[in-house]
Amino acid sequence: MNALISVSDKTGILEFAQALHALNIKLLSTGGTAKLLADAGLPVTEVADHTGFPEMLDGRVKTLHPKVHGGLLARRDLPEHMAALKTHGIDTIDLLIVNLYPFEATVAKPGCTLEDAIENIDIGGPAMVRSAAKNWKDVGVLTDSSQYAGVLAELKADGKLTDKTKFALSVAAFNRISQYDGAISDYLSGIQADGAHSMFPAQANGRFIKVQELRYGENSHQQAALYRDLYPAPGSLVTAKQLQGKELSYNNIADADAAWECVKSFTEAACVIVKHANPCGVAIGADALEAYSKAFKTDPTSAFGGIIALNCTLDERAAQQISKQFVEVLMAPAFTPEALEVFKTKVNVRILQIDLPPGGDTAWKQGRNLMDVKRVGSGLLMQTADNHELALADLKVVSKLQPTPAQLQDLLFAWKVAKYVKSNAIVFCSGGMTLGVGAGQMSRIDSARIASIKAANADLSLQGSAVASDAFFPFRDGLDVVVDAGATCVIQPGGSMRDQEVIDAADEREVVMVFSGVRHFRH
Ligand code: 93A
Repeated sequence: MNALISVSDKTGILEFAQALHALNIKLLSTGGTAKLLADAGLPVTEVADHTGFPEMLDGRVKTLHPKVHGGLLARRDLPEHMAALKTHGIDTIDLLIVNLYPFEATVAKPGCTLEDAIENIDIGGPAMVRSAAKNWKDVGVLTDSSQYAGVLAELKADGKLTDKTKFALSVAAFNRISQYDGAISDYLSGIQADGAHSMFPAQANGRFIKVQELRYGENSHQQAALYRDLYPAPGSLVTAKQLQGKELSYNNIADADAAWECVKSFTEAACVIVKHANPCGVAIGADALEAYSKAFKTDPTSAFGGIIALNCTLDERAAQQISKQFVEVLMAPAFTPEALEVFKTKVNVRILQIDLPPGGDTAWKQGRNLMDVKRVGSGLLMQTADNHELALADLKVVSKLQPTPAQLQDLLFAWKVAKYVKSNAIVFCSGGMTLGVGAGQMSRIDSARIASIKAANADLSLQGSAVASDAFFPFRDGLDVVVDAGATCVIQPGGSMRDQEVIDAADEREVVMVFSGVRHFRH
């Protein structure tokens, strides 16, 4: 049996080659790999000696030779193929061990030039991998050092690989090539016309990498896995480091993402508690403790078993307070050692450290998704993500009554939260905290009623509160419900046929009404 070894990442290769040699497998290898093996005393033939053709063009042409590809591609079951090998003096190659020039790692380095990137596009490696993977019945192809042990065990036991193993190796090889070509295509797609290149293309061509398989999906009879973008935005959930706790579930990840996206939209210290993809408490404060305590007050009942995200360092005092409630996932950009100590005994609590995005002029630097994707029957709905942020100057006061500066702050806060609440969303707020959240109802008026019921359940008064509605009030009845509940200022997009009727109602009820001019449906 002949094995060709050509690896850039030389992890574990010497031990593997030694084991192959011990099994009487002949070793063929390219320059750098051959030297490593020969230096360790292994008998190895350089591919250049095997083909009779020297490596040339700075190594760009090493293995692109019929003696290599013929040896990989010949079907052992076809006499014509075997006769052709004989005619041309070609030996079969039965095992191929290749890992590619480190293109992904090269372009991930800051300051990588186009020239560096191009030189790290492997040509001969993928060509051999494809040849071997196509001819999987006759050739075992290894593209990752994690495969060495399993293959070795099988060779030791049976002297050959089973069809099942060879097929699995072939599939893994094609997956690797597809991922590699995807990285090259994404990188080059990001090069701008003026020659400047951004490491991160505007469109990642929808390529995803599997992070981990999950125990199950939304329900236990569903299977699931987490995938991430090839180049995840800094500060996004998939960049999280889990510091302790049970494995994250599918629902944990979905809820954690909702909480994290919301909390990182605040510049002040903020806390967001999420249940079933909706915030059930959001607040800003002087520090983590204040933000958390206020957020918890919104809806202590729903906060039980919640997903909690903070955008500031979690210190011991806040940790002590949070540890009094049942928490599924706790996220923050940083934790003091004392805060982590508090949760040491609560081994099930999943603690995630996530860096905040660096911030800057692009959505990517702000840690935002560029695209939003939703699965529909045999298709995808794609849209640019809802990254709209409302500034004070965008607000249009439409009521006779003018808002106070404090009311404007409350309105902007309520609007920010409403963006992260499933439609129809009604959010009552005051003093930098939510007082009642009505989410996901088919009728806006029901969301309004639910939000005020929730405030009452938590013993919170809505008198003098600000309220946000994620979409316009189609009739005055929704407005009447929130004003009856105690709201004195209202923010909504405007744009209804009956805007005038709703504005007149605001004036009649002597409340402030401002239009945001944008809608934040979230389904
Ligand atoms: O420059 S290449 O695209 N041309 C080739 O013919 C070729 N053959 C193998 N790169 C080629 N390789 C790659 O060289 C392999 O994929 C592997 O990553 C690397 C191993 O080189 P060395 O053994 O000299 O360290």
